[in-house]
Amino acid sequence: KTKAASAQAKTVAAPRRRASDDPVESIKASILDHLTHTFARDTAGATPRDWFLATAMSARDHLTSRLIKTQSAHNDQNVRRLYYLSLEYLMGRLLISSLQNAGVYDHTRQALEELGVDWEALRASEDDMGLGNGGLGRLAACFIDSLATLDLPAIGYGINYEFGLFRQAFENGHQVENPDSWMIYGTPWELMHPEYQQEVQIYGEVENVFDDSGNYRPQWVNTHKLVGVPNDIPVPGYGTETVNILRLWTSHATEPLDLNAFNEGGYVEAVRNKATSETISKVLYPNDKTENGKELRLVQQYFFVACSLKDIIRRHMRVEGNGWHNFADKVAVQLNDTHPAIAVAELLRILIDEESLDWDEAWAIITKTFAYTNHTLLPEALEKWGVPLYARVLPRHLQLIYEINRRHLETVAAKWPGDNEMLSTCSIVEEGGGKQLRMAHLAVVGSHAVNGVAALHTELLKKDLFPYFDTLFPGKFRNKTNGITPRRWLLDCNPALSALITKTLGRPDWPRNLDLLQALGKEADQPAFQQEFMAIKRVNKVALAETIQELCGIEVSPDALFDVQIKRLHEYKRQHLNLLHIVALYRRLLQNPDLDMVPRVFVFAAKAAPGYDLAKNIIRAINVIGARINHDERIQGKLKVAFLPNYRVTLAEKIIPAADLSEQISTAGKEASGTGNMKLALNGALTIGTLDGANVEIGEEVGDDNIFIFGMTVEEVEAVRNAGYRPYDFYYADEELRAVIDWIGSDYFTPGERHAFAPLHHSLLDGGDPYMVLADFRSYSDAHLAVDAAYRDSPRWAKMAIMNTARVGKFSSDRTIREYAEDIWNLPPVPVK
Ligand code: NBG
Repeated sequence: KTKAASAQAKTVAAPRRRASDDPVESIKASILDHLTHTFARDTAGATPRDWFLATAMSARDHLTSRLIKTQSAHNDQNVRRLYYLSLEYLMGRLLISSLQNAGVYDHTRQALEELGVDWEALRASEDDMGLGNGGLGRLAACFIDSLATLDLPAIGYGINYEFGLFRQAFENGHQVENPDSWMIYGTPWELMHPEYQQEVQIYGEVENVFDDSGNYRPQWVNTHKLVGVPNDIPVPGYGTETVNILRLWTSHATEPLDLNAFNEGGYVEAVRNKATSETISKVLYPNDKTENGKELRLVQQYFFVACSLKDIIRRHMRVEGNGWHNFADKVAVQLNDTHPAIAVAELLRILIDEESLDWDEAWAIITKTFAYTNHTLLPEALEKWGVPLYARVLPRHLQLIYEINRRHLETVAAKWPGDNEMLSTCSIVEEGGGKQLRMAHLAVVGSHAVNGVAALHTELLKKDLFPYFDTLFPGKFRNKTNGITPRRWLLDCNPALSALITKTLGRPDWPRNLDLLQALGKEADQPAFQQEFMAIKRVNKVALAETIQELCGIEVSPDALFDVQIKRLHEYKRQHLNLLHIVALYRRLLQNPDLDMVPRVFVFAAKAAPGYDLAKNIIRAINVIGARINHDERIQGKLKVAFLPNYRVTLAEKIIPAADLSEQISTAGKEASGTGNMKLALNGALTIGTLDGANVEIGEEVGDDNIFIFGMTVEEVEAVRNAGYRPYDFYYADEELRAVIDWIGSDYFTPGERHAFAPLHHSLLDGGDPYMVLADFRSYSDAHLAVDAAYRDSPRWAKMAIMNTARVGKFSSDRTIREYAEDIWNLPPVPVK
């Protein structure tokens, strides 16, 4: 029962909403109105979820009128727009950010309090919108927040997955995956627009037809039809009137039922056909940085791209009539990784086959329209599609891609005459052992700008991934260092620190101008400010300690150093390096129970791709070894290990404000940017990290004294690899490391179960240790000694933490989006009156 239920045991039928001058009264009336008239509940029987829904609808009312105003402002002025194409949006919960961005958060909190509603229970009843895997999907969510905040006319396009990223549980330390049926009972944020549905085609074959003048006019025939219905989510900016749209497609069958089958008595078959079409938007693929070449994934990509392009064209032509001449002046399309890269061929197909433009005209429009962001250098993440699959699913597109490639290779040949090696390196089609299409090459060739996501990443992109393309297309490659929205990742998730910042700066507008935080640097030496800052950290740690107790049944002390690694589980991110260090500390403590060390709580949260066995073995190892450590009384609680299940945006919002230390320990050259590193630093956690991705730039901003850098640089990694890396050299040279690895390889932690961590053990030694965990171990362990020393000196630590918050304004996604808008999209803001 909610507090409201007990407070107002008597049933109250809400009056129809009446206008009130008092904003709190009018929000109260609106919530009660929705409770009664939208959800048919009375206050006595309302559950926290009912209250959530009524509050969300009341928030939505504020947004929809502004959404309409925004869209008509954009339409009336016929402005240039950005369309962001992304297969993933990791939005999390939307209630608090919607209320904050609509400017009604405080009033709504007060209204609910006066209604006697339990706020915590209410907000806990919102499911995360988990339509993404990790950094890439969360970046898209931060970007659409910044686009709206900066008054940039933009629409995000994606898929309305019925099942988001799986829910993770642990059984005996093993990860188990459960479906994420987040919208099973509907979601209050989506507005369905059947009137904007799009029909697209797929499969079929190409008929070679010649027109009267003998021109080749191929026909794509016998296709299968799909319908995409848009679901719109309002995306309000913070401190502005702009409300943009996130438009997510749901797939439907074209005909509700196949009437022929129905007439022949095949009713069930007819319904099944409908069900097949509807599987397209059923489920998000849970792979982070690996593509498994599955047909349904390709169908998802094409479905969402084809629907989005048709919608973009519809919107343009609505104003411009037959306006291909200025299409590229009004339309900018950003490809979030290669997942939507088929858009290049799809727009070409439309322009040539349907609109009869000639190739050069069509190609000019395409390359002016598209830009592409690369998010990784890992070879296993680079999308390639087998030609036979493509021939079956998208036969006409395959032809067009071949023609794009033929012309592209002419340019290559002109630049490097007679160099066949160069031709095969630059080709969009990979020959040998079954032909494949390289989607990254298609995206580079079809775009006017290609960007990496951190300075180091962009350098490596030019040097290693696309070396000849940078020569072929000078100036096409640029850097856009990632950012995070300070609204969700400070204002909303850390209200106490936000209040302190507002008070200290004497102004509340820092969430729109994060560079203002610089001024906190002046307070970093002040004992009173240090105390306030660290007192907030402690309160956040107490709250996280409660969550750890609740979710893991582990008791931890808020006085310990909270050492946090939260991100997808991946070998390159090296959670196993962290584990080796934990085991080393454990061993040191057993050897010397009086060892003087700052007590530590190691916090992990991570999902592994369901098919990634080694990653799952690492999860199990952390869980099982952690449990042993947690229960060992000999070490007097100096070490605790908590692996929080089901990492997602909502859990991140709880962990990040409570972190002291942020683990960013990827092998140099492997993490394109990282964005968790930015969120943690912004909330006053110090980074222990390698010179990788955006860590490099975080180090530049906060200064060497306020970060713990360790390990090999990209150059050193390369040199060691070229010299022939042998993990056994490090194993034999370092006695402690050897003991730790032997221990993990033994059955000590899993009595009765042999070789439980054999996959992990093997990968570190005989498997060749591909991510050089052993090579970086000693330097990592030394860096942790420096952390320990710094933490003992509380004023010093406080100062360092404050400096982190003060100096990471650069990593606001507003800065990132401004750079995209100026340098890639050429997109001016459009204020909404
Ligand atoms: C990820 C990188 C991260 C980066 C995010 C956002 C992919 C393919 N890449 O380092 O690994 O922060 O993208 O750019 O998911």
